[in-house]
Amino acid sequence: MAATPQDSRPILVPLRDVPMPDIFLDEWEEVDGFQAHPSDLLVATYPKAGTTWVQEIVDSILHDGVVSQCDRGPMPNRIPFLEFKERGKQRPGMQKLREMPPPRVIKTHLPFSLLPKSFLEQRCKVIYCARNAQDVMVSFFHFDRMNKLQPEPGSWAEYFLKFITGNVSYGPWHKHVRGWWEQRMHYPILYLFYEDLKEDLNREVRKVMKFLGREISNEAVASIVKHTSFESMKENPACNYSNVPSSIFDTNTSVFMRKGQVGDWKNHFTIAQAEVFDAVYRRWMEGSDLQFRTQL
Ligand code: PPS
Repeated sequence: MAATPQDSRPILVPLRDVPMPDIFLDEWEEVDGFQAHPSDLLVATYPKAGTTWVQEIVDSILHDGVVSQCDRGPMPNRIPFLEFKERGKQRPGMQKLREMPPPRVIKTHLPFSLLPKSFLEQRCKVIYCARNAQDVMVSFFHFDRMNKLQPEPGSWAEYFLKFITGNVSYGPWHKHVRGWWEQRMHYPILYLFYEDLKEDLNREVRKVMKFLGREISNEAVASIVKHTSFESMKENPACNYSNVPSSIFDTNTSVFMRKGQVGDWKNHFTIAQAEVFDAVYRRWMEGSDLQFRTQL
């Protein structure tokens, strides 16, 4: 069999029924066997649900609102991405985690079913952030267009079909958001919504502070809110991924901090797609009390 060229895009391969980029799966036992410390905090999300936003909020809170301390390095150096891997390279997140003394903050997109068991055994706190499926789909489409470490998305019409059939990295959106929602009763999980962050960031920052057991002055909370606004983060090289080489993120196609809105899906979905999506969505969410807002 011909060797895979170093710069070819990944393909999806199932890992216990969850489609994953093949490059992430090399030496998976390293991820599966990861030893969490009870003081570790996990930021877990389906891709494009507001991960980076929550990471920056958490990092600001853990530095008591002294937001200049969040400029100490790009996001993946401050909050390593557990399962991320490039072809033929070591896992950078895993390498960083080995060097970082706990308490650590760790990013993952893994569904609950694939989470390394030690996070649960150690009863690590988890902040899960969910975003409505339609806006996730649009954000993921643009991300996959520009990110060479994701499978080719194809046209919007093609991507729409891939997304509603769960044929995207990390599998179907509904299994992810429902899986974590159901577990919040059993583990220390704070379940946030992107739409709530957009609606009232001050309120949501305070929710995270409470969950982390942190008290911060009103002034410092105000500076966190300012620091983590879309406008600030878009211009901030420590969290806008502008340092990623163009061989990976083709920023002529799209950018990481793209629009940051609730309801952008309306600019993409045709009427026919909206109808198909509604029918699929009803099946996806049957029997669940988990609800999303698709506009504010
Ligand atoms: S990733 O690659 O999965 O980690 O991406 P993730 O960080 O989860 O999601 C990226 C989307 O979140 C938006 N974003 C924000 N929106 C509002 N306010 C703030 N501060 C913010 N930070 C990131 C980002 O723009 C992506 O959404 P879209 O819709 O593509 O703009």
